[in-house]
Amino acid sequence: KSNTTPFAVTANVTAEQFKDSIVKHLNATHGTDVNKASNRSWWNATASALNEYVYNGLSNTQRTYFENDTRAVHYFSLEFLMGRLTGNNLHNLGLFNVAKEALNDLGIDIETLVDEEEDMALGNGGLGRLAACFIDSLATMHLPAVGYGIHYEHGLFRQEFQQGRQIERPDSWREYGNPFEICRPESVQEIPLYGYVETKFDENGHIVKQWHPNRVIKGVPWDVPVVGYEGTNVNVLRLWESRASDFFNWDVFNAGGYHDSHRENVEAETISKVLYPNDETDAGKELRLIQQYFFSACSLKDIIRRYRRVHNDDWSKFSAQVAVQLNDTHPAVAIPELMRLLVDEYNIDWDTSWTICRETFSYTNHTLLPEALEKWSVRLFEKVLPRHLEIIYEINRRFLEEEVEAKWPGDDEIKAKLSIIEEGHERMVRMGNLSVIGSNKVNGVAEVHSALVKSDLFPEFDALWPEKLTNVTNGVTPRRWIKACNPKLSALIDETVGTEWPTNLELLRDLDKKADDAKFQKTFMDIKHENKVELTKVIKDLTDIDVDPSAIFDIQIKRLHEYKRQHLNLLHIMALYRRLLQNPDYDMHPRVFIFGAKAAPGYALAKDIIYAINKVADKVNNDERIKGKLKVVFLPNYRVSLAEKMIPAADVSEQISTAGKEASGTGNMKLAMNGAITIGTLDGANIEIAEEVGEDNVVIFGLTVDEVKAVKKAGYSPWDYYYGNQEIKAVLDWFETDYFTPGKPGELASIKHSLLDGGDPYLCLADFESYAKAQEQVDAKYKDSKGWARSAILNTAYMGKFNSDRSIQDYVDRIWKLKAYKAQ
Ligand code: 26V
Repeated sequence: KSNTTPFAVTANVTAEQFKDSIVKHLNATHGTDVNKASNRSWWNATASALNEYVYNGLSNTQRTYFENDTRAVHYFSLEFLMGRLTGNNLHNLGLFNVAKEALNDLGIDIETLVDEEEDMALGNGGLGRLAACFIDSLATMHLPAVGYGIHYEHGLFRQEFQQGRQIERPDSWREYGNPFEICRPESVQEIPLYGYVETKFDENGHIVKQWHPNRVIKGVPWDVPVVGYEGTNVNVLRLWESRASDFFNWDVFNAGGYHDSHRENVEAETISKVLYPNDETDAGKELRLIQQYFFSACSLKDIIRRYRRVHNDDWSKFSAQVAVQLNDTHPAVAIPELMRLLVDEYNIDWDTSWTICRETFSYTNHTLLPEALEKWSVRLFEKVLPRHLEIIYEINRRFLEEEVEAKWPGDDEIKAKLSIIEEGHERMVRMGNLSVIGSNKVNGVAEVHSALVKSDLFPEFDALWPEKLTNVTNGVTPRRWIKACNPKLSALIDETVGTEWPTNLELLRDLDKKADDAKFQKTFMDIKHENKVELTKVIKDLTDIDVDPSAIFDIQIKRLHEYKRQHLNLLHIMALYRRLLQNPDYDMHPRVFIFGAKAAPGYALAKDIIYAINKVADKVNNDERIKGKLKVVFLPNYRVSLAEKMIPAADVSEQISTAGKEASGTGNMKLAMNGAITIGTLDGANIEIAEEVGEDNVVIFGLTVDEVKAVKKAGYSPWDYYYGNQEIKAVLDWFETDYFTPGKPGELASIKHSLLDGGDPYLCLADFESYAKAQEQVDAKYKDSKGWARSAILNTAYMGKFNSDRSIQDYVDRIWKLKAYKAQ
C-alpha cells in the first residue's frame, strides 16, 4: 500500500507522483538520466522535487507577511549550525515516507541518499545549533522571522585523527553547489569600511559628521528556506557573502591595476571565507570584527529597505515592526550602526534615534566565561569603524552622565564598571556593556545562568533597570531531534500518544502511564537496542573498533573544553581500567564510553585531552585482561549529522561541567528526550531537567554553584585530593609513564600538570570522588533492567518543557511580542 502524506500542503502527493518529479528533475534540472545518475545526482534531483513544495510555501508565506505588514523578529547570529536539510525538509513537509517509497521504486535507498549531503556546519557548537533550532520553531509556529548570518564558504573544520591527534581540514560544504540556497542579486548591499570622519557644519551651524570610508564591500544575499513543521510557513535564513564592490574595482582596473583589482577581490572575499573555529575564546582579530560589522550592516540595510517600501520616511513605526535579537554580543556593532544610519544617513535627531534603537534590540548572553566576553581595542575599532567609535563614545557619555549619574551621583567606581570603555594599558570597547545599554531586554539561557547574569555579571545593570534582565531557558526542536533522527521511537510514540507531539511535546507526558508496563518497557528498550546496533556499525566504519550493543553506551558529545571536563570522564575511565586490572572480576556491567568533540585549533590542552583519550582507547580496547568490560571510542568529526546517529543510541548522557560554567547545554536535552539517563552536575539546564524528570531518573553529583564559589574562596588546592585519594594519585601519575604511549613517556603529562601545578581551575579533582560514586549508581541502576527502562521512558515522557517551541513562546511573550500569521 502506497504511503500517503499527513499534511494539507502535500495532501494527495503520491509516491508515484514524487517519483515522476524526481525523474523529471534528474533530466530537466540536472542533465542526467536514471541509467547513469550518480548518488549525488539522485540527491540533487530529490532536493529539486522537494523544493517545488518548499518554494510554494515560501511565496505564500512571504506574501502573507507582506500583505499583513507584520511585525517580525530578525535573529542576528554569526552562526547557524543547520546540519543537513534533505531529511529535515522532507519530514517537515510530511513527504519523508512518500520520498522513501518513490526512491525505493527507483532502486535507491533513502538513507544512502541523505548521506550524500554535506552538513551545513556554519557554527561552532551550542550557540549556533540553538539558532538553527529557533528558526525551525519560528517557522513551525507561523511567526514572521528572518535569520541573518554569514554565508561562509568554509564552515567549521573537518576533524581527522593522525596517530590519535586532531588535525584540521577545510570544510567545503558547497564545493559542488547546494540545492537549498537561492542567490538574490536584486538585494545586494554595499558596506563601507575604514577611512576617517570629517566634522562639518550644516547651513544652520549644526555640527555634522561625515564618514569617508576608504573601502566598500558588496554583500550578496543567499536565502535558505526554513520549512516549518507541516510545511505551511516557510521562513528565510538570509546569509551574506562578501565580494569586492564593482564600483571600486572598476576604477582600479581602468587605472591599469589588474593585480591591484585582483587583490581587492581576494581581500573582500576573505570576509565570508571562513567561520572562526574558536568556541568561547576571543582572539580580537580584525577580520572577525569586520565579519561582525559586515553582516550586521548588510542585515540592517536590508530591514530598512523593506520597512521603507511601506512606511517611507515615517520612522515612528520602526520599532513596532522590527525586533532584532542579538545572538550573544557578536552582532552588537549593529547598535551603533543603526544609530549611524538614523542620525547620519536619515537625519533623525539623536534622542529619537536612540529611543528607536533601544526598543529594537534585545540581547541573549550565552556564557559567563571571562575569556569569551568580547572586547575590542579602541585602536582597532577606530581604524576599521571610526564613525562607530565616535557614536559609542556619545552613547557612553550620555549613559554615564545622565542615567548612571542620576542613580549613583558622584560614584566614579560604578561609572568605571558600567562604562562601555574599559580604561587601562590598552583601552577596550566592552561589547557586553554596549549590548545591555542598547537593548530592551537581556536574557540568559537557563534559570541558574540567568540568575548568575544578574548576580555576578551585570549586578549594577540589574539594579539600574530591574525589568531588563530576564531568562529564557533553551530548547531543541523535536522535529530533528526525535522525529527525524529516531524513527523507531517516533513510531512507538505515535502509537502510544498520537501523532500531534512534534508540535506539542507536553503530550509525551502520557507515556508515563506505560512506564511500568512490562510490554511497553520491552518495546522501548528493544528500540534502544536496535539504535545501538546501528551505531555499532557507524563505530566500526569510522574507527574499526568492535563494540557490543548490550554494553552500556555512555556518551559525551560537545565541544572540547576544560570546563566541560571530558578529562574528568577520562580520569574515571582510567580508574575503572585500573580497578579491572587489579581485580578482573570487578563487578560492572560492560560499558562503552563514546566521545565526540572538536577542539579549537589553537587550544593546546584541549587537543592534548583528545590525544589522551585516543591513547587510552588504544590500550583499553586491545587489553584482553579486562574481557571486553570496558571500551573507549572517540568518533572523529563530530557534527550535527553524526549527533543524529549517536543520540538515539545513548543509554547514559554525560553532562559534567563545573557548576556555574555551562550556561545551559542543549545536548543534555536531546539525549534525555531520546531516553538517555543523565549523569550530571547541578549546572545550566541540567537543574531544570532534573526538576522535570524527577530525581529518581537522573544521577546528580558534584559541587553546586555555591559550593564551587565557597571552595574557591577558601583557596582550593588540588594537591589535597592528589595526596588524599590514592586512586586519583595513581591515575594522575599514570599520565607521566609511557603506559599509554609506549616508548614516549610524558606525552600525556600536560593533563596532570594542568590538574596540579595548573591549579585545576575547573575542580576536576574536587568532584572526582562524587563522580565515581555516581557512576557506580549508574551501574547499579542499569543492572535493574526494569528500573532502568522505567527511568528511560520517564525521561522521554517528561522532557516536554525543552521543546524549542516553548523557548520561542517565552521570547514572544517576554521580549518580542509577535503575532502568528499562518501562510494563506
Ligand atoms: C565565542 C567566540 C569568540 C570569538 C571567536 C568565535 C566565537 C564563537 C563563539 C563564542 C561563544 C560561544 C558561546 C556558546 O556557544 N555558548 C553556549 O551556548 C549554548 C546555547 O545557549 C549553551 O547551551 C551552552 O551552554 C553555551 O556554552
